[in-house]
Amino acid sequence: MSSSDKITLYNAVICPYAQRAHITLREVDADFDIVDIDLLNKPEWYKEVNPELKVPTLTTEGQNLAESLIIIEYLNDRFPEKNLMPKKPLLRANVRFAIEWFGSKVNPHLYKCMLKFNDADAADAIEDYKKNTNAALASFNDLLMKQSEKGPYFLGEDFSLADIAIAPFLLRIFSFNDLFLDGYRFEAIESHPRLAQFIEGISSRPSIKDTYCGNEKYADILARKYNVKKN
Ligand SMILES: N[C@@H](CCC(=O)N[C@@H](CS)C(=O)NCC(=O)O)C(=O)O
Repeated sequence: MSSSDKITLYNAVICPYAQRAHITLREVDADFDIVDIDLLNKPEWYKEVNPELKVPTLTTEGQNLAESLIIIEYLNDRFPEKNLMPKKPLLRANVRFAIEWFGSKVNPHLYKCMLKFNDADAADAIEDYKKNTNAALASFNDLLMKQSEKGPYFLGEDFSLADIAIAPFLLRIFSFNDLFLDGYRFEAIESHPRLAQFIEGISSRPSIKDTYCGNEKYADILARKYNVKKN
């Protein structure tokens, strides 16, 4: 990569999708700049970068690239020597399946709960969140076991785009539990060592840990953007 070809990430630390791009840039050792976009007060010029006004966007090779999964696949294609995707077609399909599975089966429960957090029926929404996330995480353990009985990562020893795409959402789920549910812990994690090892593996990976905004910033933006506050 030549120096004139520096990559720019338009980021927002609160955003799990943007964190996917940030983690991947770190993992491939790319030379990149970060521009933080305040999602509550987006600059006028940002519509030229991303007409949908979303983060992440990656400016690279003279083009603006949107959509986190496209961005992380692009970075893997651009830096293939970092091996963030397996070579075997079926394993590649499994990585993509895990990303899609987690996105549709686990992630929605937190967002549903957050939207109802200040409503009169919040207690029901919290119970649903706990029950549904526990069940989904237990099923995710089955997927992990099917892929590899040993961790720590989705593929086993090899870190991949599956870990990158899933981790930002898990970290935010744990922050939500810490901040709003008195540190509630899912039974699914207590009772499934493979899942617990996966969580330990991704949470301690420097590219993931260092790019996470942390509980305090997460609480601040949830309060300002979604009015989610502890009573
Ligand atoms: N499908 C997109 C989703 C990106 C997305 O929804 N980003 C949110 C922040 S987490 C955003 O920029 N929303 C616009 C806003 O908050 O105004 C991706 O994977 O990159």
